[in-house]
Amino acid sequence: MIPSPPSAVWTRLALHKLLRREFRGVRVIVVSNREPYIHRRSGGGVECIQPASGLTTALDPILRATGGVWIAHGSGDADRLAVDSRAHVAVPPGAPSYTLRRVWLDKETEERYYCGLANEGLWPLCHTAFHRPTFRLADWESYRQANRIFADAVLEEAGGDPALVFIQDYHFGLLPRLLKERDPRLTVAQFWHIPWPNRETFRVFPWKEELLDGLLGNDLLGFHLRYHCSNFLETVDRGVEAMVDSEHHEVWRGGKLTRVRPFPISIDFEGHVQEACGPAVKRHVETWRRELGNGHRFLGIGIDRADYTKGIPDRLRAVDRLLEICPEYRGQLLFLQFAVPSRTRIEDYQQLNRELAQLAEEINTRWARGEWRPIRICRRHLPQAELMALHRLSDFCMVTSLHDGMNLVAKEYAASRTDEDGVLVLSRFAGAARQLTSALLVNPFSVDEMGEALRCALTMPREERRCRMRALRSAVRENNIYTWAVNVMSTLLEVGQIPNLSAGLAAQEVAPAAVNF
Ligand code: ADQ
Repeated sequence: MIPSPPSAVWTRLALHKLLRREFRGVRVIVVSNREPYIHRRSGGGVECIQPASGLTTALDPILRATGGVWIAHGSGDADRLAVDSRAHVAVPPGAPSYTLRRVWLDKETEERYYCGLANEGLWPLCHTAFHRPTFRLADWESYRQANRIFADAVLEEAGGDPALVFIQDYHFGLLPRLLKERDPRLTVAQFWHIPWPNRETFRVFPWKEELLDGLLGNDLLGFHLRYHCSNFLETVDRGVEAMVDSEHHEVWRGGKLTRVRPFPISIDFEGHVQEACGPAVKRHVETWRRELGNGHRFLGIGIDRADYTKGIPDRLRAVDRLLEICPEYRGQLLFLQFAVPSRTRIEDYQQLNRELAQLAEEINTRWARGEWRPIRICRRHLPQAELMALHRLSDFCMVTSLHDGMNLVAKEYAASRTDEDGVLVLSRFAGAARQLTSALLVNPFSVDEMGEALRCALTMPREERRCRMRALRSAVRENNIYTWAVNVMSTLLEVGQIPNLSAGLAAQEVAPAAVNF
């Protein structure tokens, strides 16, 4: 049962207090591929940076409150210099409250497990975005190997005591079973940040039984949406020997129960709002205004990793279509697309970057007027404050993923718009569309429909924009990242086998999750 927030919504502090009370004495171990803090060489010394990541926002408070261990791949070029003989470093720097345990992978294992199996195999398979997944036996063997290396690290950190292990994402499909086989007293949960495809799609995965068996080592398996949970349950039903209870979202396999639940992830809404109203963002608004110049009347933005699932080429084609059907925007609209290079060792990603440059060039050539060009592509990774400034400056934001587990950009856009203005054009196939129903929802495969949505966004009366934005903002406020963390952790209290957990949560006043996914 999910507890009610002590005030209107869950906050970082309320989550902290809850965890301090309910998880006292419990060893909490988080596992993810990416680390929350990276040490890298800079000038003559070493600097510690915190990569911008929704994951860190969500998990950092859990670890701070429980003083646990976060196990992750040490990927920074100075990571080895910062750790002790057990590969431990206390974090956050300056005010240490938990331990980061780094795991070392050799270059080939990392390349095959991470770039190969995870990003060329599971990523396209789960997104069903018409990119053929690549499956290589050598990648799968490295994936197994990497999962075994992480299992050793977890067991070492648990030290034979009961512990709660919270695994992140599709890089670790085999880890839950490996852990349970070696220590059944561990409570193991996993959150799968990407969609789970339907069973027909999943059938092509060559090692499906082993992967499903691995995932069924979990006590709790979380997806963003109920839809992904149902897909997973159907896949299990057809894929391995197990008893599936679709009504209660549970699977029994070999006498062991796995609960499968939706936990829609989110952002730190209040923290985001505070920063968006702060002086740094104001300064960036002015800088960006100058940088963009005044050769346009309307500004649209897109902010993504350059990933083929994000639907960026069709988004640019939609801008092209708008200019075709509405001549009044020629010379008036600037569309600024951030496409930060990502996974560039993979050919499909290199190809996407070439396609984006070429497409922008074609569209700009078609509509050029004097100095004005309709599309600008920027490859830079920006600090949050600059992104917020762009959110606030723009007339609309396009999030048109072909398929997306959730999509945090959509939520960040709404949170930044404290002026209750701006229009969000959002793909129906992003998980966020289930909560953000007041956005202009579009089919990202239809350039015509998106072109129309842009026309609608640019002509929408102020009152309608306000109404829609207000609804978007309250959806994100009520379902913030702390709600996500509380829901996961309190479900774990129900499924866990951790001794000494008080029945405190169950005794509290309870409320159903705010939105049914
Ligand atoms: P991602 O596919 O990485 O995450 P998303 O949820 O959109 O996608 O998060 C991207 C993050 O990167 C956002 O916080 C965004 O602000 C940031 N970002 C993008 N471009 C940037 C830039 N130029 N500069 C700085 N920051 C930038 C996966 C799943 C998603 C799911 C998340 C969380 O694919 O569906 O929402 O995990 O579970």
